[in-house]
Amino acid sequence: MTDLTAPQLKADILRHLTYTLGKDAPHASRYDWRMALSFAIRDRIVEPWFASTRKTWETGHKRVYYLSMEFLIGRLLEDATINLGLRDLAEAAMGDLGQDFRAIVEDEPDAALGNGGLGRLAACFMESMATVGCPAYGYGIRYEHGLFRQRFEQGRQVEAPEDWLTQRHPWEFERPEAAYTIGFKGHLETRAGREVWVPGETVLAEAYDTPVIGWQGKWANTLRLWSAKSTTLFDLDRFNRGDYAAAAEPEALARTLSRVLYPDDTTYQGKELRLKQEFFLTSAALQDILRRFTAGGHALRDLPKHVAIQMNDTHPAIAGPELIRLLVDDHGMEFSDAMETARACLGYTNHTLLPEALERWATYTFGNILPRHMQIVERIDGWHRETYPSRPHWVGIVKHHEVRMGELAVIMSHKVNGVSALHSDLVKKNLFSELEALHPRIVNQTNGVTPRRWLKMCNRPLAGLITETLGDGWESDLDRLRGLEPHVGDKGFLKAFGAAKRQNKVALAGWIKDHCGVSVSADALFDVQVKRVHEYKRQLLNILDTIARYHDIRQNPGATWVPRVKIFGGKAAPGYAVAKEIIHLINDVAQVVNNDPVVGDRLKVVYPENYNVSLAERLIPAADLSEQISTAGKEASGTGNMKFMMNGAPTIGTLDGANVEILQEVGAENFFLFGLTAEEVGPRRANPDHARDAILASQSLQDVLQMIAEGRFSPEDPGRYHQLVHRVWHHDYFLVASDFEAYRTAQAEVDRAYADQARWLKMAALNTARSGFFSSDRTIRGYMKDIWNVTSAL
Ligand code: CR6
Repeated sequence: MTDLTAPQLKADILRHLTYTLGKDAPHASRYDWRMALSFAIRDRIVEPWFASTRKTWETGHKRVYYLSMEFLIGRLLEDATINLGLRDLAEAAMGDLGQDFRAIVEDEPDAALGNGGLGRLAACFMESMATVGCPAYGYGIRYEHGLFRQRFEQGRQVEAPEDWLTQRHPWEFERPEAAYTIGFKGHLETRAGREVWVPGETVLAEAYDTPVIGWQGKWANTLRLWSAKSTTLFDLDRFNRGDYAAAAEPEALARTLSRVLYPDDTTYQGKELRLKQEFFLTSAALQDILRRFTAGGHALRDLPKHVAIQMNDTHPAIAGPELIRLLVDDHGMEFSDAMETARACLGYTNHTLLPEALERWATYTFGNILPRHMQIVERIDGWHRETYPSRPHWVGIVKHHEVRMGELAVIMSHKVNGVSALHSDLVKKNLFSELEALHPRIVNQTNGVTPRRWLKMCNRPLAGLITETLGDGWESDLDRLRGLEPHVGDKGFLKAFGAAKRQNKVALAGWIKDHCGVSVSADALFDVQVKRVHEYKRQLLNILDTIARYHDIRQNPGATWVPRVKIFGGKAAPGYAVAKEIIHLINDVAQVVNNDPVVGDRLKVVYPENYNVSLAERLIPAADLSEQISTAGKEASGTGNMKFMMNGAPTIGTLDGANVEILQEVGAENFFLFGLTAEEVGPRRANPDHARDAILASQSLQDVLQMIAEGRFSPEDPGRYHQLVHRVWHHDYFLVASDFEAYRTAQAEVDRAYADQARWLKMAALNTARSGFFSSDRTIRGYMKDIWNVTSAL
């Protein structure tokens, strides 16, 4: 930790304002002040960063390389001040300079280089690796445009490009000296009995480094993001001939590689550009790893002793063949040795069972873009067939003219992991059962989230209460939250717990008023479902239940109602029409419900635009209830569920993903469980009348579907949701109808529990107290021990 004083920090800020930004204080904008503060804080990261790198070199410590197409970082300024122990000092210094710290913090655009859980997990992992002192590099792509910005126009989602890099990004260091050539296409030649790949196109991958500082500044790692540049210079000849557009063409073409993040997390499109992006990241990372490793003077066969490479989903699964290519073609290793070396280094994390998400490339596309890799993949497949002669004929990497990246990743890894106990089990039993039988290697590492960002930073009232109650140190030893349990019987503590939650709710209510134009009461139950919009996550189930509640309130407004605010947040992939229709419906329902005088404060529906990391930091601390209602067997883990739990919001949920472990930790009396289990889902679906049966058995669901079909929420276009209603009746793959009544019953139980505030607060506090297991520090220690075989360097 640094022993910086307020006057020193102030002097640093003013120095950067003057000499880095060239601004005089009276003329400085909020942006200038933010930059000056960010640079002053970054200065404090550089030394621990150098010290960590030096120590890793000197001790020859093993390093972890985390390859991920997504890092959903969010804002960095406040997070950095928290980990350096400078947050309050920074606030005071800015105050002295006449600046509002909160406003400065919120001026920072989110680095949204990811879609959802997978990308945010990678960001939490980076922070936890730095906290526990695991020497590591994260490798990703420096997308010019992160995930699109979402707006609603008459309730419909409209996408606009995101442009975080139009402003200066103060956390990164450009490294023009660290650049690698990445090849595509071309042909193969045999020279001196060896295959030589002659690429037809090349681009340059240039590194940008962002230091990632751990808790209390004890260790820092590097997030290295690659940006694509042209290998051919600006075409001066063409420029001189007046052909300006053509002169800039090589640069423009190259840059498309790192231009934009694909906005789909659960389906792949099989697009050439995506495969190119994946290879771009992977090849640059592996070349960098080998360069660093050989600079250390080691023999390449010793790579696994010093290097662990983790593939975050199949996106970087080309790492297997690419590592073999580099070892064999560039370094002259024998194929079998290269296989052994590569497999001992590589690990693969599977994040989904959804078949549409498991990447497969047409051999035509794959072979065209990566001809040498196609050869190597076939060689790997042949090797695998010979090594495991009992392999069933339908198993393997290349099948039906497709390269299956899941199988490739499994075969090339020494360990494969799922992301929750249930998910890992299903990966073993269903997804890769044949491969697992041939060579067992699947393990579980239940996801986690960093408690620094997701409790300490985003929920100051609660974090303050925890520190008051337990003292310091819980932030890096989250199991200590168990120490809160003895206090949940104490009225004073519960009152303080309730006051912290209320403070967050009041703040959120103000924000909702300003940003959504809806007045909500902080006394209402804040019921929150925030995540990507997808049929399997069943936002539809939630809005159908909301309509049922609306209907009941209108039937009987005089009854005692527990007031609710239904809060939704999340984006739909731009090409996912059904998900967009659900968003439209939610917004249409909100219009009707929020303007119905009969309903008043008993029910409100809000759907703020553009859900992102920063909005999550605002919503989650203010939530009373966490909606985790996916069709069982579909959500690999979830990580939002963990954040809600930590922030004292009990879950209403199915037995899916990490919900299973949350239930186990918190106890059934503190969790609102409902719905079919993963085992029941299959048999239920096998009944062709499952939806019809469920609808006919529920008067409430019939009423709800009738209201939608009649156009009650779309009076200007009564037929708008005919298709949606038709799908519930006839194509209800995600079993919304089948789980509807159970969900309603669980929601009624929520009302009863909330009406008894003493009971509710106890539940909420126990959720926080028992959330220690879900720290990503625990997850990272698991990877270090079970997969990476690396120790802490602290
Ligand atoms: N969409 C899973 O669906 C999991 C995260 C992180 C997901 C989600 O349940 O928590 O990964 N999968 O492990 C993919 O992105 C492929 C996700 O975020």
